Amino acid sequence: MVERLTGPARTAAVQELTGWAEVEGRDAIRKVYHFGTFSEAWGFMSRVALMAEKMDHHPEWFNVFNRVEIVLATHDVGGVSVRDIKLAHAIDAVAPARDTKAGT
Ligand code: H2B
Repeated sequence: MVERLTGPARTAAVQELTGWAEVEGRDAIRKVYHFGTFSEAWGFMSRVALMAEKMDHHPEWFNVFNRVEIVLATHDVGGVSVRDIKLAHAIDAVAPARDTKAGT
């Protein structure tokens, strides 16, 4: 069983990620990815889905055309845990470069 990430460990873990931010009014993290086409967005979602299933940790997500919004939280603990941080890093590893460079 994992624990909810809080305090300085939580802040540091989120800061080490690129483009992930705290969700307002809910204990979760969020990022939006952009693609050239729907096909690229769907390919990305397929890769993420397979990774998520292997990790037994699943994203909440929303897709319109070339945009994919992902929210991560650990329902078992009612907030963000190390499982979300690990999945966020794994997602960024298969994301387009434009969404993994700081400040873009
Ligand atoms: N995904 C997410 N995002 N949060 C969870 O708490 C969670 C999950 N729990 N995927 C997993 C599955 C749990 O239901 C199974 C039984 O391990």
